[in-house]
Amino acid sequence: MTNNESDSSREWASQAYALLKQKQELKKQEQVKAEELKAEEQVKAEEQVKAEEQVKAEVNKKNYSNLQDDTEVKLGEFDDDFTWSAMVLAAQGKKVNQISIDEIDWLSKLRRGLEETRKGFVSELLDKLGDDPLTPESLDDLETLLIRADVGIDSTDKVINSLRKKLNEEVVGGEEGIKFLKDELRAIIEKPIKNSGTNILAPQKGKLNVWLIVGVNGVGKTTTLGKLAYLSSKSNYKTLIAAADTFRAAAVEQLQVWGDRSKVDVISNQSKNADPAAVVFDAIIAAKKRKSDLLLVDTAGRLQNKNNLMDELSKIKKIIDKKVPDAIIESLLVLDASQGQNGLKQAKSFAKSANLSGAIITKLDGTSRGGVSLAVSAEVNLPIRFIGAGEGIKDLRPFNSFEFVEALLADR
Ligand SMILES: Nc1nc2c(ncn2[C@@H]2O[C@H](COP(=O)(O)OP(=O)(O)OP(=O)(O)O)[C@@H](O)[C@H]2O)c(=O)[nH]1
Ligand SMILES: [Mg+2]
Repeated sequence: MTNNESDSSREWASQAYALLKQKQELKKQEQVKAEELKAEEQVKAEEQVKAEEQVKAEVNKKNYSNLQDDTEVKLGEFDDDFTWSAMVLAAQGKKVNQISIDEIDWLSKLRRGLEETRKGFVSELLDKLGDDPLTPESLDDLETLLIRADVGIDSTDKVINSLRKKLNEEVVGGEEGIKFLKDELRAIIEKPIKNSGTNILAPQKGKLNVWLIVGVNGVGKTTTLGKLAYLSSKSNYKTLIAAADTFRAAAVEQLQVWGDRSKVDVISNQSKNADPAAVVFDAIIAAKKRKSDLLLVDTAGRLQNKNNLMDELSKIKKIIDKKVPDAIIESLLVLDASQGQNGLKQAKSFAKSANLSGAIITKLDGTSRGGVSLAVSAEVNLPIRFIGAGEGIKDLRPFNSFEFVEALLADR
């Protein structure tokens, strides 16, 4: 090769090299691109699978929540009801993150339920008191209003005397008067609860608790028992129902519906004129076998005569004492608030002969006589254990005197 030839060859070679290098670069880029494309496609495919799975999960979740609780309460509007209920919870020391929709819903119901009682009592009271200090005349008005709201003579006297005493000592402004009134009413309701030594009635674990649900006909015994069964099984107490109202036709069927709704078994005897004590006997055997925490006993509200009713209750109690001497028995009198003073009379006559341990006030929704709850506490000395304000399965709650008095005296 001449020098010239070798120069041009070198040139060519370098061009060829450059070309090859370019080609190689191109190929590399194509490979990278292909790989990127492949990766992209893989990501897309994975995303699609994920999306499909998510849709499936949503559908499952919906079906499951439907199955799990068909009574789930929805959050309502952010309105006056919500604000009032939240404030009542806050006043009891609840933190923002401890409030549940169920609690808000219940308090709204309670406040609405007591509206009629409030209308004939508090609204007028607030109008009369206004922002001015209390006077002896406004105390007379208050006295009339309390009696009219079925609070009872004894409790009314107690409240008025305390207020009068306070008024003799100092000037009491309208707002302060209401606060003092709330404290007094709460003290009346709390007294039998404090005396009983049990703040909130709940089944004691490790023993059989038997709650007899008693009261005259139509007050809401069976409905209350259904709501109690729901509340107790929701709170993980092993619960059983005894259908010991064998007097009224269709009582067992009515109870069975509540049993189905709360997923609690009902022990019954379908034969005509079955002995209630025998049903309770069977139910105790079943409760022992299943290691139940709570046996709820529905009883008759009406028999041939009142003595029979009391005899029957004592026969039921004897059976329980004999079969499970260490059972914890509660005899809970159901009272229909709308019956006012009549309900109070019933409570007094039952309390004499039935050895009651507590009261459950029902039908607080839509009555103007919710004040009778105070009379039951003051005059029959019974601790109120639960209150019902509606026909729904969730419309019963353990009694809370603070919430009750706040709802009774809510100013709007
Ligand atoms: N509005 C309202 N109605 C209620 C409430 N509790 C019960 N009731 C209704 O009162 C009626 C009588 O209820 P029951 O539970 O059958 O009463 P009971 O005491 O078992 O009646 P007997 O077995 O006949 O003595 C029914 O229509 C219930 O829906 C309540 O808190 N509010
Ligand atoms: Mg009944």
